[in-house]
Amino acid sequence: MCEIETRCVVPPAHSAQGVTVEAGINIALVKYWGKRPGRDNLPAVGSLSLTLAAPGTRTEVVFDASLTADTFELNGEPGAEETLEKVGGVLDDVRAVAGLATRARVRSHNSVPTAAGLASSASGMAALGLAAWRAAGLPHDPAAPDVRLVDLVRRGSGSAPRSLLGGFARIDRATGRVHPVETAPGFDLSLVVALTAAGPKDTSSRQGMRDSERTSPYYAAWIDTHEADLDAARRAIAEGDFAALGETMEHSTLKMHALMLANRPPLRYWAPRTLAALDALADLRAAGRAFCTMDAGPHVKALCRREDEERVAERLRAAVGEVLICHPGAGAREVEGAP
Ligand code: 2P0
Repeated sequence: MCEIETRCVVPPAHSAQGVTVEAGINIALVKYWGKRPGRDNLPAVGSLSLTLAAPGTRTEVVFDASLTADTFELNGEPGAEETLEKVGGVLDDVRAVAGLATRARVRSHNSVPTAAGLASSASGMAALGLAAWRAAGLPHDPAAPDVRLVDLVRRGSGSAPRSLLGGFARIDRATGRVHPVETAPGFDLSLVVALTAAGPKDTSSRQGMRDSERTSPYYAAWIDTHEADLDAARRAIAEGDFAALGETMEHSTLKMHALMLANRPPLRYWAPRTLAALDALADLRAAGRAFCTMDAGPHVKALCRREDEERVAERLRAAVGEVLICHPGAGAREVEGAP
């Protein structure tokens, strides 16, 4: 069978309930922060991330001719109005591609603490976009998602295209498209996530980015120096150079947080336990064994080699309490059963 055939003949996993897709969260090693003008949510910088096996989002989409409006349920509860609007936007985009008018029933389950800076919007939008795409009968190649699918999940969440792919993935600044990153064989890392605070954040990353673009004096420097970080990270991953990757990741995250601290009004996602977690790993960082990254939230994610994950987790547990040990995972994929 030719390659094209094996990619395209996979039928959608239709069940009586529709199509269910599972997507893992992704953590950016080289961060996305800032947008280009326009409606397509194109990033001002590229980014590079690691998709995790768990936690993530499971979403079922059913196009149902008996519905008069789209419906959305998250973790067993009706979705908030604002979220329903975003979901409707993705469904409209899929309907436009597929030439469908039918409304959809969407049920989603997040194993990620929603909106606390753990990238639930990325896994959520990737799972929703692909489930709707497949429920509409559109073909999917997991290694090279259709550019229209990438564009529509990116409009929902700028980091979501990265969760369509497994392992290391990067978004190209110029096109907003997502690509796999060439990875050294056996380069098997762990991300230990320290949950340092509960509850949703006060400022969305979308708002924080806009404020940085308008008010932070460091925004131009962020843009100017970003490409070099992407190049360094790609090189480190291709060569399996853990220390070089960790240093580049740490530099990108600290630049991003410095940038937003200088917003007007200032934006600080860190909580007291964010610093406690960083301090708990100071000696492992000095020895080049653990490097930390923080996103639009207070949690700390420590990148380490597999053999060090228990030691890193132990330290973080003692400092902050709840810890998740995460491993790289596959991209968004169809699964059997309900969410
Ligand atoms: C990232 N973040 O690269 C960076 C680091 C937050 C900090 O991607 O406005 O919630 O929907 O495009 O997808 C946040 O991304 O933002 C994000 P929108 P989204 O992971």
